[in-house]
Amino acid sequence: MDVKCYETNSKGLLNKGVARVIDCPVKEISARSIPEVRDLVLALTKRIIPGLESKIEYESSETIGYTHTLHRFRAFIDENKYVGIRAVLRSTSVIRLILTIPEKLELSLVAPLENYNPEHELGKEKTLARFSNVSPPGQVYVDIPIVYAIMGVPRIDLSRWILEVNGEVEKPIRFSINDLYEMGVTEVNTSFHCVTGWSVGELSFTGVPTSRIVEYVKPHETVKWVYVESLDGYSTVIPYKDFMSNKALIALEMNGKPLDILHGYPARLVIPHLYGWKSAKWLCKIVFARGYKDGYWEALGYHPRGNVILEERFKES
Ligand SMILES: Nc1nc2c(c(=O)[nH]1)N[C@H]1C(S)=C(S)[C@@H](COP(=O)(O)O)O[C@H]1N2
Ligand SMILES: [Mo]
Repeated sequence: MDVKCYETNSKGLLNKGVARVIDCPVKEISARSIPEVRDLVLALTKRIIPGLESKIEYESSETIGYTHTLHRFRAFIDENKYVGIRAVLRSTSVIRLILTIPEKLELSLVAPLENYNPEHELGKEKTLARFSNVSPPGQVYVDIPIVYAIMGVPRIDLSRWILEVNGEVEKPIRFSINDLYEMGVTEVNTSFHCVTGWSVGELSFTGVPTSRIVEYVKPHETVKWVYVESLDGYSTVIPYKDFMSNKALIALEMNGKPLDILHGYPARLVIPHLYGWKSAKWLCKIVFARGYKDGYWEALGYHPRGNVILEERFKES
């Protein structure tokens, strides 16, 4: 059982006391019960950070859609410091193991570290055409979107709020909220899908099409990724092509009213064909780049693209 790993990173995780994340894809290993998952987690951890396996305790489990399950374990190093261990299962097979290492903790990693190549994850695109009219697999419809704020709800002073757009572009710019309205807004009616398995059928968002922002700043031809940051410290990454999709917006209003603070006031991204975690709330920065960088959830094993119809919940390679 050879294990190779990637070191992922996101500044956002530092706010949570996590300094390093070691993400290890494994060749689908069958585990049909929590004790079986636990045994496997012990065996794999031993090949990544030996000595840790004797400290592993079960924490919790969560289903992610119908297809995936996330089992959380932790290994306490002292009273209040622990290494978090997440086992990602597709059906009854473990497909990755993700270790979160707290700050000020030196551990000896024995598994070889490689580079992560997100381009390997985007190849399924051609199959998309065949699915143009199907409903999203593995989702359950609910009436209203569930509010998430993994890093808390920030306070907003609109007079100081600015959306910075820069990176590998011809014309970087800083927008105030009035500047955004002046760019021209459109309304998009759409459904919204969270990777954990809930969807909302009908929402209306009003805002500036991302394509209009792109026309303005003129990204270089080499740009492949768009990295976005929020005022709460949240971040995520989106393939350039998906960022430009015709329903993608910098939303300022939802259902005819300004976004309320819980839904991302004064501006959030909405990219309806990607899972909700890509739709960053309290948006403050958009960076166009050639290279890939994990955002908050991508650093914890979630997919670089997150297409809903292709059910791209977790990284696969
Ligand atoms: N800044 C920030 N943006 C965020 C999140 C977050 O925790 N912080 N959660 C994401 C997730 S996982 C989802 S599903 C949607 C949920 O949007 P809502 O809170 O408006 O329902 O917001 C996304 N944007
Ligand atoms: Mo989500």
